[in-house]
Amino acid sequence: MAEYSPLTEATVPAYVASRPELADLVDPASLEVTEIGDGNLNLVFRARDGSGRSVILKQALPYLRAAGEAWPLTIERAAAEARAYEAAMALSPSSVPEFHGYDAENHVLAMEDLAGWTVWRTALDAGEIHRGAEVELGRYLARLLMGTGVLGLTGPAFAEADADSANPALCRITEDLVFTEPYTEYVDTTGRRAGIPQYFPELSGLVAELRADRDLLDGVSALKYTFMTRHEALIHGDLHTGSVMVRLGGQAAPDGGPAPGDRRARAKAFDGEFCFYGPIAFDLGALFGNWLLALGRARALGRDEQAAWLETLPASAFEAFTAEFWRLWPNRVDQSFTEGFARGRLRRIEAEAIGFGGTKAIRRLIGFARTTDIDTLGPDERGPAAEFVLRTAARWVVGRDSLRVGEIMAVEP
Ligand code: SR1
Ligand code: MG
Repeated sequence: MAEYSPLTEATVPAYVASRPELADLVDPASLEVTEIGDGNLNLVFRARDGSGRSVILKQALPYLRAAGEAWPLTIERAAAEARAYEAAMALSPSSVPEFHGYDAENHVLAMEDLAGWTVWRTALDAGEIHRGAEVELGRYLARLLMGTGVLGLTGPAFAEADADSANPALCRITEDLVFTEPYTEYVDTTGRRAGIPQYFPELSGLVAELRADRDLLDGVSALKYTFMTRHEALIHGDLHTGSVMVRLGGQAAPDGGPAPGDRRARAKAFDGEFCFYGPIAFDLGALFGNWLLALGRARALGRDEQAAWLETLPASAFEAFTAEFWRLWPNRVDQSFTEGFARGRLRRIEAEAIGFGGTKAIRRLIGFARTTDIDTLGPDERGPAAEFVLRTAARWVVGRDSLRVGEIMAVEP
């Protein structure tokens, strides 16, 4: 293919045939192709051949899929996602789908087909419990921090990697959608939002209250500043529960499926197009905030076992993160960094993750790109559930320096 053009189900077989590394994975002559993308941004194809082998192809569109062509968006974001996969494949390969390479000319990523896995948000919405998934994610984030930050790279290598990973267009989306728009009445002058309301009408009083809360606004400002200025590690950048696949079975059986009797869950992060050098606490916070949304849903539906499990996740993920951090600590490239410094840094990461978690939950209830956790509850349940999440999230932002991760899911809203 000489020029970039969007793939279709009909053109994928010829495309696969044109890329020898893909034609080695699946037989182009017998491909059945289905477009399965359900995210906000891209085309995603599953291509399965006659013998059952399959691969996923993901192609960036030059606009935002969720809003249509009215919202142009750089296709270079596919290169950012390729960087995220390459880093994870080097540092924590079990934490991502196997990456089969990036075609920069056509902005196409090729990766393992995680058939049999479920998007975590979908599983949570259905009331499912995946014990241990958060441990995999906590370890993954510690490996990113220790492998791509200054504890894993020399100063010059770090500076180069940081410069090469700038992702300004996608970061701008986060700055707007996470840190700015929830706190202002959005006026759509571009036609991009197509009349999508920012929040449920029954939340208008609470939204006005939050937007008038000086402590909350100061906290969000501080977190936005941290997001924009702390070039700490090559973070995922959008690690909500829709960017994680889960399945039961910790120990893979020879066929790749769960070993009999093993009920521990596995987790893999995907969709890393927002990746850039930013604060690692932003990724931890994304998980915390999205687990809070899931907790709001679980409580509203009286799912007590799921709610009790969800309450444990932030502390368990952070414990896995710190344990992996200390396991890798002796290998730091610059041994002059002290343990006392590291203890203080971990404490700051904990506080910032709690704050970022609050902003990530709020943005999914006030603003563009809301999620199903609360939005798909019945009309009698969604208002109280949203209020619980919003008030708890605001407490996280304002109280982030004094709260500890083990108490945030039980904090009085
Ligand atoms: C404009 S893109 C909307 C959202 O989708 C992604 O998953 C990110 O969270 C982004 O904010
Ligand atoms: Mg995404």
